[in-house]
Amino acid sequence: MAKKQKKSKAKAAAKKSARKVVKLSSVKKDKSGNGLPKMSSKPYGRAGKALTGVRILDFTHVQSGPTCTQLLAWLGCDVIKVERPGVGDITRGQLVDVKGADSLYFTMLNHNKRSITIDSKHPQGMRVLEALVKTCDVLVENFAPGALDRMGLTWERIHKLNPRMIVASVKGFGPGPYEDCKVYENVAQCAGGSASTTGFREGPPLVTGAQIGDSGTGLHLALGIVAALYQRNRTGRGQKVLTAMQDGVLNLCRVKLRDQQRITKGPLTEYSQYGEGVPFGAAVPRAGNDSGGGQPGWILKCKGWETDPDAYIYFITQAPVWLAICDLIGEPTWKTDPEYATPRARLPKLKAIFARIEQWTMTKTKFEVMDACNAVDIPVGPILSMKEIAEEPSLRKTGTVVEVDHPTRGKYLSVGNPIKMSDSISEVTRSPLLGEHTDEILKDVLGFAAKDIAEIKNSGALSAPKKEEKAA
Ligand code: CAO
Repeated sequence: MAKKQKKSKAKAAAKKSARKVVKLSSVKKDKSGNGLPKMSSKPYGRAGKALTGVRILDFTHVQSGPTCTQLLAWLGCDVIKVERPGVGDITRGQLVDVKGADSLYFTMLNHNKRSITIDSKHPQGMRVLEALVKTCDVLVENFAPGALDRMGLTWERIHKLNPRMIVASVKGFGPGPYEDCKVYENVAQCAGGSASTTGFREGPPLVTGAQIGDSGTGLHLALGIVAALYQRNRTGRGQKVLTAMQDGVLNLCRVKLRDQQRITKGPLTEYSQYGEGVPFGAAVPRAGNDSGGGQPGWILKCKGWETDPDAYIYFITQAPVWLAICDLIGEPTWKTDPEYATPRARLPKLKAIFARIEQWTMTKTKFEVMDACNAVDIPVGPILSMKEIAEEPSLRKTGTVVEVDHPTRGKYLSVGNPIKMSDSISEVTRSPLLGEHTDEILKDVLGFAAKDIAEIKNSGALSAPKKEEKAA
């Protein structure tokens, strides 16, 4: 009898947790007949979060996938991160700065998540995974091609267990000759057109510091997932969402594919190599610090550049503010001189013009240049070091840079949610310890009875294999 009661209690708990998923049919509709729910009377920011009620089976690791699920967590999803027992996400132990604590690499990509350890290749592990598939809305993964299938979690199997599930994947390449390749950030930057178009013409291709291959692709995937969730509200069924890192990078290099087509029609006049009389080849060249748009720009030295590697400013000679630029740098005659007065006349002389502007910027700090230029609407960008960004009070105020406390590493800085919403406000909570939420997920989310939990745990499916004792 007691056993039966326990079982039904566990079932009720599972049902209750399943009910947490918002059922649109149960939401009161607005009387106006526009199909939208009745407007909430709660104050803004107190009506839950944008994605409250959505549960994610987070099978991601390293950077691309975790970026995606971290964003989803900030938007309100319950993100359950599945990790290999004993090891976890490999980044927990990469670039370690505090001995014995999860690395910043891991903590900064896994905020607001819960962690459960499961050996997916153990039958009892698969039992837990299948239970998760049944209760979650989205499975997100970025394993090497074929790894999920090899675990037995094919799309067909997942879809059979839960036809409403959205299965979202990051892969290095889409279908084609490279679809089976493993891919990291810089491989994607190279294959997506970023490296060939970054750097100086005379130098080799360059990768960028911004993680456009990993974090950029994670961002794309998050948008795909949100769209699939929205479509599911209409169709009731899940779908596969795939973002290839090559595609994600290429999407961010869109303007370079634009230039690839323009180059067949004539020289790219806004590239400084045009003004320098250097002929173009068959492919888009590296453009140094040229601006990618129609307004010429360059990075210029500021006061202190001899000792400070970041004493520079990006200066844009935007056509509508040319007169203000001439006044500011002390070249008032350039306002009317036909050699300088029009953007077309300036194009072949950009190098010399920027050299003259630099004479002026070198007399001021980058912040003084910024103040002087902003006062007359000239767009400029100070080159901010990571130290300056970490210490910038306005970024702390908006929560873009946040201080997070962690039980084993103490306080550290992180980048908070860059998406600010007035009715879905993110708080950044620390990343989970390895397997920290295993018990609560088995019990409260999946509704396993104590007997089942004991059986699963004793099978070794959730724990690291015991180290063999050495013979004395
Ligand atoms: N229990 C048991 N096995 C597990 C497990 C778990 N909880 N989690 C993972 N594994 C297994 C996988 O099943 C796989 O086993 P098989 O090769 O036998 O099928 C194995 O761990 C390794 O997975 P992997 O191949 O994905 O990992 P890797 O370190 O060798 O490769 C990476 C890493 C990133 C190159 C690869 O995952 C990849 O190309 N991913 C797609 C692209 C991507 O996201 N790249 C960006 C990464 S961020 O820089």
